[in-house]
Amino acid sequence: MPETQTDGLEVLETREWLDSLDYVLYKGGPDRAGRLLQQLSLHARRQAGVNLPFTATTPYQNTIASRQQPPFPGSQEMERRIKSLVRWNALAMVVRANKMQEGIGGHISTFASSATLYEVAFNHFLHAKTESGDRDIVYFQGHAAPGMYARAYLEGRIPRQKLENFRRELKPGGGLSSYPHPWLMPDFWEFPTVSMGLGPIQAIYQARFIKYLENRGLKQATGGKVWAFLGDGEMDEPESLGSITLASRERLDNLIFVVNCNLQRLDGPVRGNGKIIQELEAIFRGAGWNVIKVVWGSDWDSLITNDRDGILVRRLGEITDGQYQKYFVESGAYFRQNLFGTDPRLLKMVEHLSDEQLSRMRLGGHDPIKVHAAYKAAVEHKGSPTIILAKTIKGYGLGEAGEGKNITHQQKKLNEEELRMFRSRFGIPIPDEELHQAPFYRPADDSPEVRYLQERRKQLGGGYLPERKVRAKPIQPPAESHFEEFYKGTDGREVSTTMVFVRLLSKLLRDPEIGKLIVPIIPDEARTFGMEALFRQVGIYSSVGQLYEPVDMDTLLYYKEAKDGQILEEGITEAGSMCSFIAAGTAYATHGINTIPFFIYYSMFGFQRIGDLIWAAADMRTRGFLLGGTAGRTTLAGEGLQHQDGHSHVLALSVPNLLAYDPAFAYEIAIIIQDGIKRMYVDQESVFYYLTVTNEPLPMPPMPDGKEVRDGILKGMYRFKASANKDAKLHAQLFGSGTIMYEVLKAQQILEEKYNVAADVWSVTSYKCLYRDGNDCQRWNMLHPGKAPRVPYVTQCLKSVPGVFVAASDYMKVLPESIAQWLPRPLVALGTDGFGRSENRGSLRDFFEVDAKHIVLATLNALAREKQIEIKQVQQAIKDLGINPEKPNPAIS
Ligand SMILES: Cc1ncc(C[n+]2csc(CCOP(=O)(O)OP(=O)(O)O)c2C)c(N)n1
Ligand SMILES: [Mg+2]
Repeated sequence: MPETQTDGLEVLETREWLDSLDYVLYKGGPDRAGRLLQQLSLHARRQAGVNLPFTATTPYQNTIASRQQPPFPGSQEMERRIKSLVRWNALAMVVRANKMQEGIGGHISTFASSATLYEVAFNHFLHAKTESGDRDIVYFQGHAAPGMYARAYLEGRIPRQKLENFRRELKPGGGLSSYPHPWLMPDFWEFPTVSMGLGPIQAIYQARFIKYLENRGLKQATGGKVWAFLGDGEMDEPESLGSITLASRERLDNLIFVVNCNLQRLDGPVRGNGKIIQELEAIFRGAGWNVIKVVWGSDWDSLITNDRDGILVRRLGEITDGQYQKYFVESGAYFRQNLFGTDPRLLKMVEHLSDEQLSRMRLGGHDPIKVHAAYKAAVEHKGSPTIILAKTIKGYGLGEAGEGKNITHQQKKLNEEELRMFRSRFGIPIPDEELHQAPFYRPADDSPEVRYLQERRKQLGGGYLPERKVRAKPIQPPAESHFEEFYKGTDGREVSTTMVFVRLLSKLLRDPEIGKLIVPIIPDEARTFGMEALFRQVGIYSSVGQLYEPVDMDTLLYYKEAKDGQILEEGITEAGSMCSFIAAGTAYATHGINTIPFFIYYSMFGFQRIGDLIWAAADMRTRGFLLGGTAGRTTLAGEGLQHQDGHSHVLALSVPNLLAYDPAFAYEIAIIIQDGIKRMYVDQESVFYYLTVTNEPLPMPPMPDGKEVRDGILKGMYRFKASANKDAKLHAQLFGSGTIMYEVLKAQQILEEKYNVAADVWSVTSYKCLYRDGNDCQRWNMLHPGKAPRVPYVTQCLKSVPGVFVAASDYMKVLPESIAQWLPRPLVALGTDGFGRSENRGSLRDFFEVDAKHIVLATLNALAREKQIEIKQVQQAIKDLGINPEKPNPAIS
């Protein structure tokens, strides 16, 4: 080791060994040398117990040595010019936008640091389409969006006018969204990545989903790659790292992460006191990834090659990222003194370089040759995913305006002098007098730059990235016969709505047309939901099949893993499952395959745990069904506070293109799913579905007759059961949803029998649909005074029915209250606000005041308020019903 090289003898000895190794390298190549080193290490351990200290990292240098680099296959000069133009337009876009509209924001320095990483990829690696029909799938770093727009501008895909309207999407003619949003730019962006961490985890599951499609024969294996361009700060998100072992376990050699290690995040250094590249290397090597470090540019080659004793690389490894960042902003003299000044031998190595030359020594991530070598190695690598860790400078090229400075992430304004420096550094032909406007610059279509760029794209198979296209054709609706049995009811037999769903799913899986397109996704809860029969029916997907004899092989429903298995049994990861849902639910666009995902999970661990992924799914126009299982605050008995969900439907209100249903009966589920498949896969609407299903066994009634029932189920409500008592003077309209519907039905009976109140029962399948429709009408009416007003569907249902309105559900009161404004009279809402409890259903419904007796009490109170009955009667009812008025308020206890 260098520390002990105090005397000349040891130095000599080390030299001899190194020379011998060089000879082996020369004669036998790197593989032979590697085997020899392993043998040496084994030998030393056996003979004398020499244990090499464990290290997860390699020295702080490039993984690919300079002599292993392939030649650069293009014109470096031309590519530099193109890159400079992209750089300029990306910067101009942000600067202009902020000149025109103070505070509109945008980011310059992220793309400034990653321009080379993208340009090399665009010119040499990224296929928008290939002859084989495959292509590369790319997750672009959200904050680098200006760079992607700037390139599309040079490619002639985005007009100048749109560039002018960066971050001004509401301007006439439209603008460009701040970040990748397929919802807003459905022909351009495919994947929203700007919520950090969602890009990397989605890329992993996308790469796995591609293998799934290939192994199941739904897609030809043609070698496209999934690329994810990521920030080094972003790697701190749990989602970034949480699924990386899935990628190596599944041997996803179709996956490449490119981490732009500019050592900075928003506020300051990512690892001021450490080294992010080394830290990530250790993590990813430990997880079984192929790690390629691109630390130093070609300027460093001769220094590192001549560093025979390794003192330079050792010194480079001692310096913290915070200090490296300091070098970016300091002079060459400081750099020499601080880095090399610790050892006279180091100083000697750089004595031939001027301070100026030293300060311009390029980093690996800014050197196309190094980046190209890394990409080529990544693309050719087999057997595991690859991560490229490329060292760059944040705000590269901005000079005094922010290069390497802590403020650089937020920099969006450059003064004239700063613009001049940038312009001159990158050789943009814009005269001084125009500089203050930061004008866009695009050379003519027949300029050498544009011709070169277009030719490179053609060489890669044509087409551009990013680009989003709907590639799948609509499907035929599945046969009515799958759904019919559910209309009949169960004749008193008790089944849960989860069982109903599972039965329907297994029927759909047998459909000759759409069966193979269905993707059941489960995060280790199949047995909870009674889905184990599907294990055998369609198998659990495993890229290697089943390499063991399952312990339950002799049972009918054994745990069957198969290469063409259909179920994605994800293990305990709702986030990962959601990413599979997104990959499957966007395959109609990404891969031209209409896969139909059904993701079933504990409803509590959906919206509140992975709500941001659900939001991204919405942005991406994902199709499919989310099934919130074991739903309802009082229906999931026993499980308590952390499991009992009484608010996912409230959270579901927030997702614009999500339809949310809380069905009570089997036929409602059948109708909703049938219509969902039609809307999403036949009519190609950009919506997706959330259905809550519960585990309480209940008798399923037959579907009442009438078209208005089917329509009502889909629109959000319909009259399920009118009162049989035609003579009563007192009336009520009761709304029930989910399993609480059965409490409402009990209340209807009590009200009729004991209190002579004729109550109609409405099944409210979706407060969200009613709320949407109500607002839509109200808005239209506000904007069109004097025109015949539109009447919300809920008002149409209820405007002429008699009596008081009482709603009860297993969700928060705010859910029914959201539609109260469109009712002709006040609504009383019962719901499950508060923390759950470990208890049985009866006690829970008593505690949350959503059981039949509380529904009766609420109805009587409403009647008393309307002066239709006496207060005394209500007081008496409290006694008769056995309600304790002093019980604690569940909302806050
Ligand atoms: C989930 C999430 N949290 C916070 C942010 C706000 N944010 C935007 S950029 C940024 C810093 C990014 O740093 P890094 O990942 O290193 O990217 P760089 O710009 O340096 O390439 C932060 C914190 C975000 N976009 N997403
Ligand atoms: Mg960074």
